[in-house]
Amino acid sequence: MPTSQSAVINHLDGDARRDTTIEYIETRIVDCITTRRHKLSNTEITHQSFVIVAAKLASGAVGYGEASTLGGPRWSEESVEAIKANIDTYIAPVLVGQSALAFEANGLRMNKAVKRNSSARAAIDSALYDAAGKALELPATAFLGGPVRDRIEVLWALASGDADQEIEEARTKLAAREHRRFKIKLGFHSPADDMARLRKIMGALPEGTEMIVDVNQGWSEATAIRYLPELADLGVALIEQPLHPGQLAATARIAARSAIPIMVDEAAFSNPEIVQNAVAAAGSVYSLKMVKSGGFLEMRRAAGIASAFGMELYGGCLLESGIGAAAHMAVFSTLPQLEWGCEHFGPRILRNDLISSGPVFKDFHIHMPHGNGLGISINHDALNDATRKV
Ligand code: MUC
Ligand code: MG
Repeated sequence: MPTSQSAVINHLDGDARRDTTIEYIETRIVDCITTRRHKLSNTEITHQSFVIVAAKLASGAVGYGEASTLGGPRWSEESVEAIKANIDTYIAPVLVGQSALAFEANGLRMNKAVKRNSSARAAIDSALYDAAGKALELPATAFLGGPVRDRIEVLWALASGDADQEIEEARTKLAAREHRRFKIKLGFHSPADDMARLRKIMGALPEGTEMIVDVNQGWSEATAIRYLPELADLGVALIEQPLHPGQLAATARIAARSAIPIMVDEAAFSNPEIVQNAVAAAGSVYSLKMVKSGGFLEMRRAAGIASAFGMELYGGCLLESGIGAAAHMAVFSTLPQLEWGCEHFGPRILRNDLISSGPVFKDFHIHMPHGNGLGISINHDALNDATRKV
């Protein structure tokens, strides 16, 4: 651990209002009902479960972060129960007493305390950026080089599996000027049925409506080869994670024959995995997510590595509430490149979001919030209502 660490704390602690020493880190599990069933090839949900982290600094500032999961430990290996236990038992104790401003050193401490646990680490990181920003009256982006954009185009995911409902939903989003790009989840019907569903939806939406498909590992190489021409014929813009993460050579063969770019999602959590996918030519777009990177600086590094290998960047999500969405926005807004915009529709698919103010959805974009830290106000009633009683 860097020996200059104490200097980072000391230079501010002459002023108690700006004392960034971490006093405590608290966690709670919340369950938020979604507005409709959301299906993926390997799971489906009617509620979203998060661990909400609150970090209190000596200044009195309290910052928030969120660890998202999808259908329990199915999308990734972390469950909310494990995240809470690992934060409470192993991660929080190594951070209490440190300065929230020691972002890199705190990341190293967390990495030493636990293996992977990326959603857990990212949630704490978010709470510390939020708290440090509030203590010093700065937006979290100020710690990340500052923003280069104030809004990001945001798509909506169609995932009920019922084409008529999905057409209706997409039309509603278009009419409200909330979303004009869509991502459709494939892989839970037979490939032929999924293609018929996709063709019906695209035929019913205005010409030129952008559609990407996310197969969530649901296809084989042979299935992908069979349906690539039809996807190209339909004008699909991007194919996300068609095969299992380990099938790098097969994914590279698909990418080589596909007229549509392939996006790497579950296949690359860590930076070495991003490099492996890039070197294998298994995709030309990378989906950035806190659940994969494990923190703000880590996500910036992931973006830099993917870009250096020539991959374009997409702002991915795991159906976060406004808390997790704001954390992603803080990082996304500071990236030199974000060619594909983002998909942080999560706050809109929750019946009750956990914030009362923050990122604003308007004119097909998410507009960055103004304010210190993450720029959000917690809706404490919604948070308390959603908190799991143990
Ligand atoms: C994923 O695989 O991208 C994010 C949006 C969505 O609909 O599912 C998630 C996970
Ligand atoms: Mg995906």
